[in-house]
Order: sequence, then structure tokens, then C-alpha cells
Amino acid sequence: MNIGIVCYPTYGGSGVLATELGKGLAQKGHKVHFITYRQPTRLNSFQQNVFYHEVSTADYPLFEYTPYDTALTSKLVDVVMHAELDILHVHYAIPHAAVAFMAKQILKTKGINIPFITTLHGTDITLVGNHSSFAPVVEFSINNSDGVTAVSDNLKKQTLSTFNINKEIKTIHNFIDLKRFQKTNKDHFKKAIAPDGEKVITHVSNFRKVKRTDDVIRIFQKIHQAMPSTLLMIGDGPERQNLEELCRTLHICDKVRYLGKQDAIEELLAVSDLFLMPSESESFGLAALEAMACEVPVVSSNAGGLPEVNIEGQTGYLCDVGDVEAMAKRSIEILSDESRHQVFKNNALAQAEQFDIQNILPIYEEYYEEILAGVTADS
Ligand code: GMT
Repeated sequence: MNIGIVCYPTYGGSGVLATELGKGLAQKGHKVHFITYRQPTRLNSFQQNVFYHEVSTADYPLFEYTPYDTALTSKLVDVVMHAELDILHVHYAIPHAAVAFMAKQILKTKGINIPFITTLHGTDITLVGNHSSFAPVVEFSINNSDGVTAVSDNLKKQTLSTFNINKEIKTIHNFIDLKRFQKTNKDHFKKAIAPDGEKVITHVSNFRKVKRTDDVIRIFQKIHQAMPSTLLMIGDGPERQNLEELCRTLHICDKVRYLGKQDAIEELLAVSDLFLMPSESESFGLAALEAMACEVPVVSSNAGGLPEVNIEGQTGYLCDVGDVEAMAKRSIEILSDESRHQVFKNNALAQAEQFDIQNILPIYEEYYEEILAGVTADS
């Protein structure tokens, strides 16, 4: 198949998932065209069958806001026509689903009937999509997509309860490449990070409010009071400054390391003992899955789709949003008993294996075939 993938290129779950999906499909022989405004973070080396089309916008003094949607629509029309795409797969509804709808209408006037699939990732429904300035467009573009997927059953449920949806939504969970994300021996690295055998606690996100990164710091402070430990904060974002101030107030600055946006996350996860994800809202929790694949148990909130990934009492624990006390207590429970810790590590890996890319990719391929067949029958 000749597949166009539209996504955000930034350090966020939807862009990561879209890029890994495209790379996986290309490895299976499909031709994959990424269409976005910047090279996606995880599209960082040459790969056979992968093409990249950058959307450029024209500046004009009249524009206070550059009309990216229009530029992306024009680029989609161009790529669909000239690269002869069979299908478009857009990740994150805003604005991608509406843009794909518009491109489809333009292409119809040129005799091309291109189907498009929208994958809902989370905040495009829960936090941003339901805002009055976006909601009617999100609802319309979901209902007018040829296919719609959500990354968890919970997100599907939330979409159906938030909007008036007349379209079947298929859950296709996030996936993981277990060849890349696996526990490797990084003892030298662990010695550098935790020279006195401290426990290594890790958090990865884009440090937005929804991630409740201040809870991460407060949970860690309690763990640190109970045992020697160090916290790795991976990623970056708007909450960073507040977090540093909180660390100063709690006098734990020397125990918290801000590592920024890292590429080789699996190497840091390989030296981690526990992963924290106290999010306010989380449709799936791809970062938690990456940790679990590296045999790192997870203490998380029970928000959104997290219970579909992190299994209570097996791969980690799920606590109410904001319950820092409970999350710290559960973390200490796991970390203070070697044999229990080992059981959680094994369970985490076993659970991650359920989401192996090898199992999920064929589901996307079959779904593409199904949508293509429907569109061909209609035309
Ligand atoms: O919020 C983020 O971290 C980024 C966000 C996105 O849409 O880019 O991630 C969402 O998509 C991921 C991949 O499907 C999911 O694993 C995350 O749970 C989801 N984030 C939220 O729902 C907050």
C-alpha cells in the first residue's frame, strides 16, 4: 500500500506512535509518506520505503496566525496526487481530521477518492477537543472520517460520551517495539547515575499540567525519605520551571536530575527501578508501556486507559489522581522487597508483550484493507 501519515512531529505520544507505525509498515514493504511541518523526532535515520514531505507556510503581513491548516490541506492534495497514495492516516484529530476531510473534497473534484482514517490519541478528545472552540469541528470530522480508531477502550468510551458520534470507532491499542525497548545490561551507566546503589525512579513526559509532574516530585520526596534514591526527569515542557522551584522548596534538588528530551530512552529505562505516571488524564500511557517493556514496574494514577496497560497489583499499582500518599506508599512497597520487585518486573514485561508491534501492526493493515474495500465499493 501507499500510505500517507499525518502527525505532530514533536515529543508527544501521538507523534511517536504515528512515526513508529509508519516505520513498521515501511519495514513490511508498504510505502509510507510522512506529511508534517518538521521531521518527526523518531524519524531520525534513513529507512527504505519511507518518504518525508515538509509542509511550509507562507508568511504574509495580514496573517496574525499563519493558516497551517490550509497549507497542510494543499500539501495533502499534492502528495496524494503525485505520490499516488491509497489511503491517508491522520493522528490526533485537531486539526488533522478536518484537514483530511477538506483535502478529500478537493481531490474528489479531480476524480480521486482517497479514504482517510483518524486515530484519536487522547487530549484531542479529553482536554482540547471538547473545548467549544474545537468541538463542532472535531465531531464533524470524526463522523466524516472513513475510519476511526482510538488508542484505548476508555478513549473510545469518552469519545462516545463527549460527542454525538454516528461512526464505528475501533480500539487499536498503542504498541511497542520489543527489539528496541528491552532490558539491557547498562551496569556502568547505573553506577554513574546511582553510585551508592540508590533506587532509580523515572518519569518521562512533555511536562504539561495534565501529567501532574509536581506529584512526581512529591511522590519522589516521600520515597527518598524512606530509602536512598534518585529521580530522573526525562522530557521537557511548560512545567519545568515550577518543578525546579518545588525541588528547591523540598530540598531535594541534588536528588533530581533533569535530562531533557532524550532519544535513547530505553537506555535510561534499563537502569530504572520504578516508573511514575500520576497523570490527570491519560488515554493509554505509551511512556508507561515503554517502561514495562524494559521490566520497570509502574505506579500510576487510575485515569483514562491506564488500567488497560498497568495491571493493579501485578505490573504496578493504580491510585486515585492526586493521591500522592498512596502512590508513595505503593512505590516504597515495591522497592523495599527484592523478591516482590522481581515479580513486578517479570509481570511488567509479560504485559508489555501483549502490545508487541508484531501483534498490533497487522490489525492496522487489516483495518486499512477494510476501509479501502468499503471506499472502492462505494465509488
Ligand atoms: O499528552 C501526551 O503526552 C501526548 C499525547 C499526544 O496526543 O501527543 O499523548 C497521547 O497519545 C499517546 C499515544 O497514543 C497516549 O499513549 C497518551 O496516553 C496520550 N496522552 C494523554 O492522553 C494525556
